[in-house]
Amino acid sequence: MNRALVVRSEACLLHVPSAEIWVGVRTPGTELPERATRIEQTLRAAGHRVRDAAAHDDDVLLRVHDPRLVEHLRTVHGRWMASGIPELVGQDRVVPYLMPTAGMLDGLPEREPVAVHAAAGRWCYDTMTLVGPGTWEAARGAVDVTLTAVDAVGGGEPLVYALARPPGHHVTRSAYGGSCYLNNAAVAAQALRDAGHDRVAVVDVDAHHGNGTQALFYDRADVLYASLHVDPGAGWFPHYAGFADETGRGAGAGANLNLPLPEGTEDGRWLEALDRIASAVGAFGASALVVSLGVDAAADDPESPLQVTHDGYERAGARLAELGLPTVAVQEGGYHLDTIGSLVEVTLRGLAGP
Ligand code: SP5
Ligand code: ZN
Repeated sequence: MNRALVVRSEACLLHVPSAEIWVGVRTPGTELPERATRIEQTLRAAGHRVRDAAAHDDDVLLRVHDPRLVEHLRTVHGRWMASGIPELVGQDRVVPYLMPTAGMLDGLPEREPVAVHAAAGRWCYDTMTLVGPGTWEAARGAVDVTLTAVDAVGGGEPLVYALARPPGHHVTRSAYGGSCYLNNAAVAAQALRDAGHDRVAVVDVDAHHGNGTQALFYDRADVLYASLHVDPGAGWFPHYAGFADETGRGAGAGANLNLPLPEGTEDGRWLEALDRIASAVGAFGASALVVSLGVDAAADDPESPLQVTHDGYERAGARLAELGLPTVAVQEGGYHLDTIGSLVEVTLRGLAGP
C-alpha cells in the first residue's frame, strides 16, 4: 500500500483551549491537543513516514491574512495578561465581549480601541475561540506544518498530510473563529499557486462549511473552493455561509461550490455529493489539490449530525485520488478522540490510491 508523508510539529500541542463559551455558557474545550497526539500515534502505527515541520517566514501568511490580524494574534495574549483582567475577573484567556459589527458602526470610521477586551472582538467573530498562552505558537506552528507539506509536494511527494492544529478553515482574511486562528488550508492553496500551479482546488470534507476559505478565494478564478457540509440553513455553524447559491463573485464566479446536506446524512448521499465535487475539480482543471480534512462528519462525532462511516471516508479519499493530482491534506475538525486517528488513517489510505 502507498503511504502518505506526515508533517507534524510539537508547537501544535501548545494551544490548550480550556473552554468554549457558547450562548453564554462555559463548556470544556473540544479542540484538544490530544486530537493531534492520537492522530500521530495511529499514523505512525500504520507505517506512514513522519517528518517535523521546518520554520518558514511570514510571506505567504501575510498575503493570505490581514497583517493586523496576524499581529493581533501574536500579541493579544500578552496584552491581555498585562491588562489586569486576569486578576480582576479571573479570566486568563482572551475572549471578546463586544464585536464591532457593521450595524454597530453604521459607517463610522474604524478606530483602534484602547482596551484589549474591546480589541478582542475586532478580530474574533465568536465566543468559542479563546486565546491562551500557547495559542499563537501553535497556530503559527500549524502554518509551518502546512508550508512544509507544500514543499514536500513540490519535491515530488504525491500525497502529504499536514497534521495541523489548531484547525483553520473558519478564518477569513481578517477574522478568526470556530476554533480556528490562521487558515492553514488557504495558506496551502496560496503556496501551491506560488509554486507554479495555475489552478488549485480546495475540497473541504469537514462537517462544517469552511466559510473562511470560501471568503478568501470568493473573488478569485484561480482557486476553486468546494465543500460538502451540514446545511447552515438547518441551523448549523457557521450559520451565515455555506449555502448552495454562493457560487463565487466577479472573476471568481463559478469557482465556488457548496453542497449543504441535511442532518443525518449517511455515506450514500455524502459520497454522491463528494462525487459531484470531484467532477467539478476535474472540470476546473486544477493541477494541485488541497483537502481540508475534517473528520467530524463521522457518525460518532459529538460536534456534527452527519453520519459518515470509516468506509465513507476511505471511499471519499479514493474518489479524490482518481483525480491524480499532487495532494496536500490539511487537518481540520474531528473531535471524537477514540476514532479521530483511524478516520484520518483510512482517508489517507483512500487518498494514496490503489
Ligand atoms: C474546525 C471545526 O470543526 N470547527 C467547528 C466549530 C463549530 N463549533 C460550533 C459549536 C456549536 C456549539 N457547540 C456546543 C457544544 C459544546 N461542546
Ligand atoms: Zn468542523
